[in-house]
Amino acid sequence: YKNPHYAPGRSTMVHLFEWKWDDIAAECERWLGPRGFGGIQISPPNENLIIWQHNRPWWERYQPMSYQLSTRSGNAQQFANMVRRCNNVGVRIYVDAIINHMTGTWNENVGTGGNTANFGQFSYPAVPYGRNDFNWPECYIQPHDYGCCPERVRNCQLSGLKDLNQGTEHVRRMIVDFMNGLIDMGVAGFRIDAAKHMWPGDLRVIYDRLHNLNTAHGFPSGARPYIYQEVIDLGGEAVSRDEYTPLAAVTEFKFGMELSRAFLGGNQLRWLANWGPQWNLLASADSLVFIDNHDNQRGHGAGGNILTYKQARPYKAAIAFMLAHPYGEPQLMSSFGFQNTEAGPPMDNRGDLISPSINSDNTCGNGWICEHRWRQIYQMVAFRNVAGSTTINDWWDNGSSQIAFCRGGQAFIAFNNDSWDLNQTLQTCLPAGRYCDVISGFKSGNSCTGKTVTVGNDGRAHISVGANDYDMMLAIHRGDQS
Ligand code: LM2
Ligand code: CA
Repeated sequence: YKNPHYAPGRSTMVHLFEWKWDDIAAECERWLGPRGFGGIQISPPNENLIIWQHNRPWWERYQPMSYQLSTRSGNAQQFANMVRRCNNVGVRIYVDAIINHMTGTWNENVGTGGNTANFGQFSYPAVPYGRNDFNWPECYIQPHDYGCCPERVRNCQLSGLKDLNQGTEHVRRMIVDFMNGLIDMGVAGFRIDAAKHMWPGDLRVIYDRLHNLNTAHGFPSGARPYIYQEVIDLGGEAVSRDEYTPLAAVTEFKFGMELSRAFLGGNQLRWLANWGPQWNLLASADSLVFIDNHDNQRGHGAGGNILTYKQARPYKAAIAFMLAHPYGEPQLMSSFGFQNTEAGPPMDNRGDLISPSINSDNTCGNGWICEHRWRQIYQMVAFRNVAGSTTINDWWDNGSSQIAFCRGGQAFIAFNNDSWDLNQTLQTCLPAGRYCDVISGFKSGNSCTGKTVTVGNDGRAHISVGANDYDMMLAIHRGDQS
């Protein structure tokens, strides 16, 4: 369950948060496929409660009403069409699976597929679930429980969301049928929402009943779904990430926290020389990594002081480090703009989502940020593909926050987070030639729109990253020789 099964030569997943299925299909064909992206995490595809009382917040999608594929993102047919079109261009789909709970109690009770529920009775007829399918008697997870009481973390309600009992055969069957339906439609794996709040033993039963990936969609025979379990473990809790790594991959929240700190200047970059398990991060093969996610970019979940698109300069640098470094399976966030932490995605007054528009410079409009279309970010996805399975060599630092390293003989990157210029002749490990910096520009015909780097026969080149340059890094690789 730890292999994302990307198409050959690809890496890097992007979370297209709250995108519509039709728009994702188009994005696969016009952007993600051609640019070498590996996959997409999509928003939960199953029916959720409509919450007008909060003006359709983004978080209504974390309140399931049924497993029918009917949401603001689209219906089952649009979903199937998206998966097929994306797989056709080599881009995999990963589903955010909400299997810990159903909705909270509200005085609205209509779902995005038109189904209703009776919250007082714990009745969700469109699944169907009834009282016996939930943990009972009701209890609510209190902050204190995280320190002491795993059984309360697993069996009580997270934010008042009705807590399913995955120990029962009926619940297991409903969840497995839902997930297998998606696998048969061609998805490559799942984010397991709120995994910390479910028993590892129950999850194992569920995972082991999942189908192999669909060979008609280009997966090798016998391939198991990629599963990354959302466990927020910043240390010191009764439930630990280590209970979940024997099952499948786990989200590593320390990753974005530490890199945010470093690129905000709270830690010198030279300390990143041993980035990885020596920082108390998970083993690389167990680890799904990101700078920000849909929760912590708006102060939900845990972490605090996480870089997002709102602090673009250090954010792009942290992303570049993530993509340049071989540790973990990286995931990019692609956001809609927000001021208010509850605000949902761009929508019209009927509540329908508004599609992103695409500007001539490849960026998005209509309220969508599309970090995955920022040059400094998408060109680092290509960098990672070129670097492939190489390890780090020729680490250099100035004893402070100027660092550089090579990825085999494939790629080279330098960062300057000091308040003075970086001006050094450094070993790039690349064959002699002229290369275009993929951060300050791109290759255009036989020249570069940004900085050009000339590598000599000894592999060395003069590298310059001014303290006041637009971006704090410079990156070159064998795919962009000029
Ligand atoms: C997750 N991971 O474990 C998601 O990443 C996170 O986004 C979800 O919370 C959470 N678990 C449940 O799937 C979000 C949001 C919460 C929101 C829930 C449910 O962060 O604020 O809770 O979705 O929509 C909301 C209200 C809360 C209310 C609850 C129940 O904010 O005040 O609690 O609904 O109705 C009474
Ligand atoms: Ca639970």
